[in-house]
This record gives sequence, structure tokens and C-alpha cells, in this order.
Amino acid sequence: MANGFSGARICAAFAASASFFSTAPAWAQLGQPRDWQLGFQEGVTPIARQMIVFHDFLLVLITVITLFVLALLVYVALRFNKKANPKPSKTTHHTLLEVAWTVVPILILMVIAVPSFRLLFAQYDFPEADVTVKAIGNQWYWTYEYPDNGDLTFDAVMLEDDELKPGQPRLLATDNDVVVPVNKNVHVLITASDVLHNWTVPAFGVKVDAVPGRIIRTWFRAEKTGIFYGQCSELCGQRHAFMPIAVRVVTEAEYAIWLEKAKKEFASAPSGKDELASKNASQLAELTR
Ligand SMILES: [Cu+2]
Repeated sequence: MANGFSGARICAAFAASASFFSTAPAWAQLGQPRDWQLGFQEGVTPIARQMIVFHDFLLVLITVITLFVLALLVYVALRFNKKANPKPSKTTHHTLLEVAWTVVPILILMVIAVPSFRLLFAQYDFPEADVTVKAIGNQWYWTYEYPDNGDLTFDAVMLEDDELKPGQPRLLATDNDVVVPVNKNVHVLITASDVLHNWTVPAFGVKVDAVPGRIIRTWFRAEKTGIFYGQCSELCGQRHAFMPIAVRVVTEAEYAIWLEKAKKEFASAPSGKDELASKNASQLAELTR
């Protein structure tokens, strides 16, 4: 196009601004929210990245549609008001226009449906599991089991402000992290022991309800090492906001070392859960006093 302001260029500009808002800059810390953040945390799994691309695409599309409708409204208000157009046309039908405003939205919906279904199928297309982790939601902490590794199980309880080590984010860090190897397919089996919870890790593009008496499965393949934080995302009671999820993605060698250590450590160690239970009980006693 000769005018230098073609539709493609406008789309590219929108796409650039959309991805500016929804992907973290290089300096941002992976796996946790940052100050003044707009849009998503950086995706570190193929699914999370596909979600962000789909989101950016929809943002461009709805922006173009909204601006188009706004332009039509402004045009109608100015061009066809009583003063500017005292003798209105008596036209009631226009076949071509009616076909167009039916067909064009159908085409737009189809353009949305194709990547939407592709993403949905990708989420439910489970690759063979390298590691399986079971996450059990409790009021108000998570229990993790590694069913491939005997009876390895532990609780992950949120660290209170005075327990945080330097660099650990408030309300997100836990006493025990879920540890998984990088670039491996991790299946997560999610359930709950009491009420509905939800196992959510934004950087993995994972958000799955934890339903008592039912196991729901999801998967992720983290392609970067680091600690990735999430939170319970289903209102589950008084301390709903205080049962975070911390997943530490490590190299395969580090994972093997951790497994050996964890098997010994969690075989006998008392868990933070007991402490939490007594804290919950005392809070409840205070409330009902
Ligand atoms: Cu919960």
C-alpha cells in the first residue's frame, strides 16, 4: 500500500504494544509478579507462550473492532443527526449490507475459534509423563506426593513475614517447594481433602480446580530453571490468600540429588502443617469467643 499507513502496519503496531504489556522484559524476575505489572508473567512452558500469543491476538482484534464501531457511531451521529440530515432516507432493506454484517462476524468468530481450539487441544494432549506429582489442597496449605518415588510426601506451608529469607517474596514463598526437572513433562494430579481449591502457576499457564473426591490432571514442561510462584485460585475459606504454590525447576542432576535428600528428610520430619493446625485452631477459638 502506498500511503504508508496500511492495515498490516496498524496491526503490527497493535501487536507490538500488546506483547509489550503481556510479556515481561528481560530484567524482570521470572516466575513472580513485579511492581506495576501489566499483562502476564513471562511464560516458560509451550502452553503458557501459546496462551500469551492467543491473548495478544484477541487484544488486537477486539481493539480494531471497538475502534471500527466507535468510528461508525461518530459518523452516524455527525452525518445523520436532525440538523445535518433533515430529510431521512426511507430505505429499510439492503440485501448486500445484511449479508455482509452476518457473514463478516461469522468469519471473525471462525478466525478466533481456530487458534482457540488448537490451544485447548494442546492443553489436553498429554505427552508421556517423565515425572508425576500429586497436589492435594487443604485448608490452608498444599500437600505434595511423588507417586513414582514410593511414599515421598510433604506439606508446603506459606512462610510468615518473619520467616522469609532475603529474596523470598512475601505471601508466595513456602517452607517446602515442589521440585521438578527442567525440560521434562510433568503431570500434576490435583485433588483436595476438604473444599474446592485451585492449583495455579501463571508462568506455566496452569490453573486447575482441586475438587474433593476427584482427581483432575494437568501437565507442564518448564523450559527454564528457577522458582515459579502461584496461589490457590478458588475461594476456599479464611486463609485462602495464604496457601501459595512454589515450584522449583532444577536440572536433572539437581533433581536426582533433591529426590534422595527429600526421601530421607520427609520420612521422619514433622511438618509445618502441625504448627499451622494449632495456629488455625487458636484463630478459630479467638473468632468464636
Ligand atoms: Cu485454597
